[in-house]
Amino acid sequence: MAQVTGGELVVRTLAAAGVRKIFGLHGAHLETLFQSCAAHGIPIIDTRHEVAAGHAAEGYARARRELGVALVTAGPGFTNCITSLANAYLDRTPVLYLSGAAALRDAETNTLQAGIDQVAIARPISKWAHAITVPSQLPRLVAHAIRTATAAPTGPVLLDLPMDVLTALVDEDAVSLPHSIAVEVRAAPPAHAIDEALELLRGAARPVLLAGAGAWQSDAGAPLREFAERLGVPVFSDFQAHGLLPSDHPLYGGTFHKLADLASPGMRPDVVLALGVRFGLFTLGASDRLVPTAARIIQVEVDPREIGKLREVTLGIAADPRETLEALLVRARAQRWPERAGWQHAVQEARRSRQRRAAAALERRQPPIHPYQAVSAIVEHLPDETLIVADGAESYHWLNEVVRQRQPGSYITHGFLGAVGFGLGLAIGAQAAYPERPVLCLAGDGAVGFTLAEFDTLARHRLPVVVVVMNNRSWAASQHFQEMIGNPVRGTRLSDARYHDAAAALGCHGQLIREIGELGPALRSAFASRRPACLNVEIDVGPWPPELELLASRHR
Ligand SMILES: Cc1ncc(C[n+]2csc(CCOP(=O)(O)OP(=O)(O)O)c2C)c(N)n1
Repeated sequence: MAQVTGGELVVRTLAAAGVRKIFGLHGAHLETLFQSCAAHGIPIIDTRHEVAAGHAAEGYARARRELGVALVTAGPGFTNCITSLANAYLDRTPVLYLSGAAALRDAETNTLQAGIDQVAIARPISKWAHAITVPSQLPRLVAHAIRTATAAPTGPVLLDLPMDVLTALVDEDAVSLPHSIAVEVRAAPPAHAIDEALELLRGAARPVLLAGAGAWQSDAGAPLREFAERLGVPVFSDFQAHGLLPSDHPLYGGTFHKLADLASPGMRPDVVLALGVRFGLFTLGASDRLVPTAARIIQVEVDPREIGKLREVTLGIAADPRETLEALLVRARAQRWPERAGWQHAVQEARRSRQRRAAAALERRQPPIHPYQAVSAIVEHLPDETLIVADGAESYHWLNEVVRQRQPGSYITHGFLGAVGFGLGLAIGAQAAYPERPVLCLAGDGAVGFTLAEFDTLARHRLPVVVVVMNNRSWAASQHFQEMIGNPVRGTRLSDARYHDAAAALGCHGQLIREIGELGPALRSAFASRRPACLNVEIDVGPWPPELELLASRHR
């Protein structure tokens, strides 16, 4: 009877689940997995730090809306990856983290890379964490982990794999691989809720639809567009749902923060249909600034625990956003809807007036480059279908002012953890998910430093990500916070480091940009070259992005 290793059983199960790429960093504990992945033609994109491997698995999962897999070794490999696990947990990203662990027989022997309870550490920041101790159970439990991660509400899982479980030999005929691993969870809304939601929307004077990450996760783009058009209701989105309605669509109002521009009396939304939205950071907490307290909220969410958690709702629907929109449409198609041209015009006028206010910055002729000039030039010169990963703090706030997209799932940025420094990792995963698509990674100079060695990963794996460093020689969001509360600037300045030279030394194209006129041509040639690049753009640290002004208003 042929025998196979435990590691081989893990990889066979991953292959059966359709896993095509893994992100990881080697350690002896993982050797069987590295060898079996090679034998099965599953590439392991190896990074220079485990946090980047974790973030890359997140980037892959978020771009493709499918499972991402990260492979990290025992002890420090696992601890290095914790920020990614926490990020995926708060964002509900379906990632399977496989961590090596010391052999079971070495328990309590003060052995190498051991002595910490990895499962206990992972448990509060994962949907499920488990150590597999019986080799023959590997296929069943790996399949269980994948189902747990990918069933709504999705989330990360961790499997701890002791070295002797992975190297153990198992009779091939004694174990069977699971046949069906994927399960689809698409809860449908109750019929009465559909009638109530339509009734509320019909009676509204200034209704808005909020499309959250959950709307993207449930692939709600087509029914969202038809529903918005049929009812004539403007749509605002968070970052993951950006592009579900093209940015130039006459009903698109912008990202959630742009709701602040509807502040004057007679302009405030009165009925809000929130689809896959978790109220909190991106809706400015419990504040009234974006979603008025007086507004009646219909919240459609796959996780019932999110409904009414922060904002009182008039109607809560614990269901899948796409299913709900489709059910709404079945009824809405048969009805006549009030004409809303005035309200639509007011929303678009608020958008235009925000752009007019910002446009003064474009007049600047001399360096330093105004950050708004930089992001405007970037957006203007991006190839079609570019997938954007935006890191840093103020950098991405500036980008939010101008970002345009026709395709959903193409704007990957901060989630609830708010960790700066994820950019290169997420971009590795996004580029691996779509090798042919252009990928831009926008980073602050602080953010890019966290995982600078990942330029080597981009070069070795020929991942042609174009990284733009918004170099203001500062942890600008931190520096501006100190200035705002009237404190001296301490510990928040950086140097004018030559990030482009560092990237070049690691095998990428590197270029320093000091004049705004150089940025567009540099971007075009970087994307055309299909080589990874670092454009180090010296920008002015002075101006504050409008979104930061809004967020900062709480501290004043
Ligand atoms: C991992 C992590 N460390 C520290 C912080 C606190 N923090 C929030 S914004 C910020 C500054 C970011 O600076 P940079 O990446 O240069 O972007 P900029 O604001 O200049 O665009 C810091 C340090 C954080 N959010 N995450």
